[in-house]
Amino acid sequence: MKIYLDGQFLSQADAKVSVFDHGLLYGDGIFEGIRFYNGRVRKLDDHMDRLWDSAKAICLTIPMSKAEMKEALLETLRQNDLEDGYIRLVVTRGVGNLGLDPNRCERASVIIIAAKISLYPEEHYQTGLKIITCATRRNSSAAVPPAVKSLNYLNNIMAKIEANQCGAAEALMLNEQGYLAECTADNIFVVKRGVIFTPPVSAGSLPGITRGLVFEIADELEIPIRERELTRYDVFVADECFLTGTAAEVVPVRECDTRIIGDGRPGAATLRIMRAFREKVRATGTPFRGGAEVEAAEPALAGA
Ligand code: PXG
Repeated sequence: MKIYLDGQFLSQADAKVSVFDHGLLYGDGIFEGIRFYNGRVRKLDDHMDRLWDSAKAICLTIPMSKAEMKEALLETLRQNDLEDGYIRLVVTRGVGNLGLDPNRCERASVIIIAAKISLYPEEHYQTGLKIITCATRRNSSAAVPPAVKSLNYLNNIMAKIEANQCGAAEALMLNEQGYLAECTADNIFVVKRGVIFTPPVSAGSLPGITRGLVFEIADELEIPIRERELTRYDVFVADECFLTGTAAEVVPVRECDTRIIGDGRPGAATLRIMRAFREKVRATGTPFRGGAEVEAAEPALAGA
């Protein structure tokens, strides 16, 4: 495995950061989780845009341009023998001293790791997940904005611990007003009478790249999709519910807080979205070993 670290490609044993890096000392930094399928990176520009937005929000200067970052990422993939997998792109505030002032950090550090991905077992996609609502609320927008994909995930980790303690796969996090925000690493959607609903980003969710893909796919399939404030009640009485994330992709939810969703099986809209998602990600994206950039699937030939 070759890891990109500040301009160098290093083995796992050599890819090390300082104990004075503020990413470690304070969680001061940002990241992206990116998927590649079939030799193509999924929604690379969207990930770059979100990374740069996160950086701007926390006043972090990324020490390279978007074009340079994309090239570093594609080169990391070329240095590793993988066609499908997961990329972790991290930008830390860099090396400072033991005070939290970021002015002491001269230069941000950039880390790019490409790896195989361990997904939920296939069974979860067929039967759906059990989730619970947790007591830990999603970060307030008045603190670190939840739209920033920061290295500070302790709040979400506390929520995940609650899920683990309940034997649930995921924890549904509410915002301070009690409306749905998202799960610990996934956005949430419900389907009611043929319409898909998801909380707006302003409710405290991350603007998920997979979430964005679901909007594209729903439009293509002509399934109505809307952003709306949602409560736990909306989940309990939904016909269908599913989660989306880079790691999880599109995964059905079977049960929330002991209420069985719909008839307890992945619903028709969920299955259509899941199928279209799997087709789309294999056929689109930025190739890293040559080939044309494809951002929309080729239209199917009539009669083909
Ligand atoms: N909400 C939160 C809080 C997230 O961290 C998502 C939603 C889904 O966004 P994307 O862009 O992935 O569709 C995330 C994504 C991990 C891991 O290691 C976490 C994420 C992505 C990949 C891996 O648990 N977070």
